[in-house]
Amino acid sequence: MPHAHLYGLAYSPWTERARWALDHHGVVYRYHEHVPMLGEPLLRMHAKPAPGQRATVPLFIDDRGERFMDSLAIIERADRGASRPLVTDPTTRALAAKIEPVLRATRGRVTARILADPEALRESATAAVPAFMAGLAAPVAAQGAKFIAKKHDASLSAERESIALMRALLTEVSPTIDLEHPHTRETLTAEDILVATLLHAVRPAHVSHITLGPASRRAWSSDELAAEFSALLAWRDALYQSAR
Ligand SMILES: N[C@@H](CCC(=O)N[C@@H](CS)C(=O)NCC(=O)O)C(=O)O
Repeated sequence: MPHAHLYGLAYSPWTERARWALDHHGVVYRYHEHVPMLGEPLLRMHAKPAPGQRATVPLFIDDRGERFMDSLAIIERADRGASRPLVTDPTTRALAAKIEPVLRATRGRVTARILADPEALRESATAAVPAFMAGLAAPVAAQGAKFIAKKHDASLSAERESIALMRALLTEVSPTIDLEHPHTRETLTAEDILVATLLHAVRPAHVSHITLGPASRRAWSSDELAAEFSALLAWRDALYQSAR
């Protein structure tokens, strides 16, 4: 029987949404880590985007060869036939639409920080080549980071705006969550997944499948937001314990 495949970037909130939903429903798939820039031809080969369209991860190809290149579409695909789907609320799509510009701004902030930090560049290179070559490959990692910024029109000079956008969104979603009682596997919703993965851009969760070196982790983190939204982060960590 043909296998299902998921192409992703382990540290990316979009990929983690998809993986969480697929794992939650016990969908069996082979996971492939995408390498930005160097992996672009391979990604396009698998994604077969329409002319002029970007190929992005997560990309899920199910066991019948059907392609899904949007994280919410993958969550819905994972829900197919499930007795308790993750997407139950018509507002899920609206929440995802609100999160999208914030994650896009985050991509600019994180990319700019990685470019400015030789250690983070070394760590990015280590993800693609053996560690002993990572020093040599750091310039390639820098090229890769610039490639991603260009491909996704990311602004590399808007750190403050990125933080302000995130603050506004977290202020809006916080009251909608019962911080004291995170959901369990039985009650998990797509909204939980969307907010929990968004928080990777405040402080990445410490989970074994999200491999980030210390410098990359710093690039993703915002100390000021982590202090302001510590209760939300505690909720996220508890949710990972109870439902991931
Ligand atoms: N709306 C899409 C966005 C996916 C997206 O932006 N993916 C980026 C994550 S940084 C990507 O593919 N980056 C790797 C690349 O472009 O090579 C989704 O929800 O899946």
